[in-house]
Amino acid sequence: MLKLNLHVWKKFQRAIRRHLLILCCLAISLIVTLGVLISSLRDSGDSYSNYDMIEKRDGVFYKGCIDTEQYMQAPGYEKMNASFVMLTRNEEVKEVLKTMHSIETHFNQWFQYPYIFLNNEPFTADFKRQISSMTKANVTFGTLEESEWEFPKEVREKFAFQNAIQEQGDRAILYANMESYHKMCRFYSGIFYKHPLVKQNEWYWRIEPDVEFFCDITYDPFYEMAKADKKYGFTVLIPEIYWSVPNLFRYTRSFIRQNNVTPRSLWSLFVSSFDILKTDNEELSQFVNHGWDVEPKISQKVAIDHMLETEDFEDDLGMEMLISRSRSKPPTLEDKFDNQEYNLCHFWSNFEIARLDVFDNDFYNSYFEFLEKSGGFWRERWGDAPIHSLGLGMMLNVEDIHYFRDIGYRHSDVRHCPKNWNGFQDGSKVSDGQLPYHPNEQRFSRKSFPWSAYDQGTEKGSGCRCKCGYKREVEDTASDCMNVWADLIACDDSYFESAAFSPYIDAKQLESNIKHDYLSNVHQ
Ligand SMILES: Nc1nc2c(ncn2[C@@H]2O[C@H](COP(=O)(O)OP(=O)(O)O)[C@@H](O)[C@H]2O)c(=O)[nH]1
Ligand SMILES: *[C@@H]1O[C@H](CO)[C@@H](O)[C@H](O)[C@H]1NC(C)=O
Ligand SMILES: *[C@@H]1O[C@H](CO)[C@@H](O)[C@H](O)[C@H]1NC(C)=O
Ligand SMILES: [Mg+2]
Repeated sequence: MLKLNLHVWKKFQRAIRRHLLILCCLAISLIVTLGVLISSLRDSGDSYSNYDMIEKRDGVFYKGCIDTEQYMQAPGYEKMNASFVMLTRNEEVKEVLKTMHSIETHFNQWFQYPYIFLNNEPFTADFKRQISSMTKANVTFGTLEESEWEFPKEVREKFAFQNAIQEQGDRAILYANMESYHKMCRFYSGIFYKHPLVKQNEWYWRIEPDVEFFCDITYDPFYEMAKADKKYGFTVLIPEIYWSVPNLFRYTRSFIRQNNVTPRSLWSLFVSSFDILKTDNEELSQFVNHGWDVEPKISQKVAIDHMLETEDFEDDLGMEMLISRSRSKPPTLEDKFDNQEYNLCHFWSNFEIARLDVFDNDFYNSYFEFLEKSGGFWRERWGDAPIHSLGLGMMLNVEDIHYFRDIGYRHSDVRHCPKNWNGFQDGSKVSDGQLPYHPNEQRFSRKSFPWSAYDQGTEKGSGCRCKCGYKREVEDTASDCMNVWADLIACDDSYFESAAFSPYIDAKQLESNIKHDYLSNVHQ
C-alpha cells in the first residue's frame, strides 16, 4: 500500500516539475484577473467618479497640487478669519487626535488655522494637553451653557418627550433612542454659529472625531471660497434616512407659506415639483404629478370629449376611457406638500466649510425657531444636515455652493476620494499635476516609496497626492443626488424659471396636438 502511494507521489511530483511553468502562468493569470476584477469594481463603467462635470456654476479651485509656499506669498493672498470647529467629548480623545493628525498632515501644517473645541461638559486637563500638543495652531476649549445644549425645561418635563425618544428607539431609527444625539443635532442645526468662540470668525470648517482626509490640500479653501464668492462648501451629498425626518418637509412648507418665502435656485437640488402642468382644469392637475402622467391623461380626456361631442356611444375607445376615468381616483403621494416633495438629498454636514452668516441671519434663525416650536428635534430625529440643506435651499443660489470634489474625505464608512490629476488636458501635458511633498515638521514626514506611493494620476482627476484604497466611492453609490447636482451646475439659466419652480407643460397646447392626431386616426 505504502509503496504504491510513494510511487504515485513521486509520479505526481515529477508531473508538477514538468508543468511548473504552466502552473506558474496559471497562478499569475489568476492574480492578474483578480486585480483587474477588483479595480473594475472600483472604476465600474459609467460611474461619476470617472468623469468631469460641466463646471458652469461651480468647479474645483485647483486641479492637482500647487506650490503652497508660492501661493501664500502671492500678492493678494491673506489668511482668513476662520477656524476649525468640533463638538466632542472627553472620551473621544483618541478619535479626535486621529482627525487632527489627518487634517494637520494634509493641510494645516502649512496654513495654521486655529481650532475651537466645544463640549457640553468641561474638557479635562488631560484632553486639553493631548489636543494642544498635536498642533502649533491656537486651540481654544469652550463649555456649552445649559441653554445651548439642553432642550428647554418645559419640553424636558413633558411625558411625551421621553416617550417619543424611547419610541423612536423601539422603531430602531438610527441613534434616535439617544437623547444626546437629538441634542447634538439641535445644537448643530441652530445654535453652534451663535457660540461666542465660533462667532469670533467669519468662516468655519466643521470637523469630527474619527474622520480621515486622503489628499493634500495645497491651497487655502477659505480664501478661494471668498474669492469666488462662495458661501457654503461640501464634500458629500447623500440621501437621508426617510424615517428620521418624516415631517420635516411638511413643516418647512408651512414656514414657506406663512412667511411668503420664494426659495432660491438651490431649492431645486432638494425638492421636486409635481406642479408641472399649466392648466386650470382641476381634474388634470390632480391626476398629473410626473412627466409620464401627462400624455395618457390628456389622451383620455381627448377620447372622452370626442365621444361626448359626437354623441357616438358606439365609440369603444371613448367609452372605455370614460369608464376607466370614472373608476380612477387621484393618486395619493404621501410626501407631497404644496405640490412639492423633498428628495432627501442633503450636504453631509459633518464636513462643512462655510461662512457663519449663511446661518447666523434673521431668516435662518426664524426657520430654526419655527422648527424648534414644532418639536421635531425630539418627536422625530431631525438631523442638522437636512435642516442646513433645506435652509440653504431657501436662501441661496446654486452658484453660492462649492463642491470640494478634490478633497478626499471619510466619515464612518462613507467616503469620497478623487483620482489624482496627471497634469494633462485634452491629451496634452499642461502642468506637473503632482508635486513632491514637503512636510513642515519632522513628525509629518512620510515613508518613502513604494509603501506610501500615491494613486496613479488620470486626466479626469482633480486630487493632489491622494491615496484612496479600494472602497466604494460615494459619488457613485449616491448617484441619484449627484445627478441632480451635476445637472444644476451645468444647466441653462432658463431651467430655473421653468421646471424647478413653475408649471412648464402647456396643457391646452398639448391637448390640441393630441386631438389633431386622434382625429386624423379616427377619420382614416
Ligand atoms: N460634547 C458632546 N459631543 C457630542 C455628543 N454627542 C455627539 N457629539 C459630537 O457630535 C458630533 C457628531 O456625533 P456622532 O456621534 O459622530 O454622530 P454621527 O457622525 O452622526 O455618527 C461628533 O463630533 C461627536 O463628538 C454629546 O453628547 N456631547
Ligand atoms: C494665537 O492667539 C493669540 C491670542 O489670542 C494671538 O495673539 C496669536 O496671534 C494667535 N496665533 C496664531 C498663530 O493665530
Ligand atoms: C473676524 O470676524 C468676526 C465676525 O465677522 C469679527 O467680529 C472679527 O472682528 C473678525 N476678526 C478679525 C481679526 O478680523
Ligand atoms: Mg461622526
